[in-house]
Amino acid sequence: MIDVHYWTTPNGHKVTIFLEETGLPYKIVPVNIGKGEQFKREFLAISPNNRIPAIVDHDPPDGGPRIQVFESGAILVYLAEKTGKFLAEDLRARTDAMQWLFWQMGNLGPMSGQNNHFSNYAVEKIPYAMDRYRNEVNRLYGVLNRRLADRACLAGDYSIADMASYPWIVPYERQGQRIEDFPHLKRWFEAIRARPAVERAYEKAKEINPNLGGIRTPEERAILFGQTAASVEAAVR
Ligand SMILES: N[C@@H](CCC(=O)N[C@@H](CS)C(=O)NCC(=O)O)C(=O)O
Repeated sequence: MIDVHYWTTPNGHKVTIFLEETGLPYKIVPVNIGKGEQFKREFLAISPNNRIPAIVDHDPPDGGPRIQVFESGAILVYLAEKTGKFLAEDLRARTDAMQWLFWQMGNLGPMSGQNNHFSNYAVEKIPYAMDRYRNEVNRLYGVLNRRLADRACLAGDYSIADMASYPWIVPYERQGQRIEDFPHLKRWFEAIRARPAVERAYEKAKEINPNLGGIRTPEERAILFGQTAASVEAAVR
């Protein structure tokens, strides 16, 4: 059994998509990040960056003691290696999938996060910041669109690279993007959206948090947007 320390956000969805695709047994441990549960001592012991997702595998493939993993990219690689699924063994195909996975982790995820912050959450509307990140996300959607012009998936067969990027395209409207401007990306997006495992992952998210979509209260905003090193120090002390 795998414990998934999870909340209903794009980085969380990556892991439930993988688990639904493979049928590995798992248990969701909700970490409501709007309520500050990412600062609980038990969670920080698994995820020192106070971010979801994280997993605990009680039955690791080497037969040893439980393994804890944080960072969604590391989790996807761990699970792919554990199951032998969605990450090719062949050197070239594997390297291709890994570079697109790292591309998501270093680009699409962080830039979309900042874009969402400045366009949708920041009280003070700063045109420079809003334009900067909306344009950067637009550029990244263009990178994906070009990559997908002559192939069905980002790297060979459907893989953890696709699972990592897909949840960041789901909120394209909130990201200020027009999916119609990216026809190859749109085709890929619709194909992944129609996968039963992906549908199940998003259904699960709705069960856990029917209020998918947003941080609204001042308390939630203070928890999520006012963090410094001292916030974590206070939690672990
Ligand atoms: N690079 C990390 C990013 C994780 C991340 O940013 N998680 C967000 C939700 S999508 C979170 O836990 N936020 C809680 C907080 O900001 O305190 C990963 O991919 O796992």
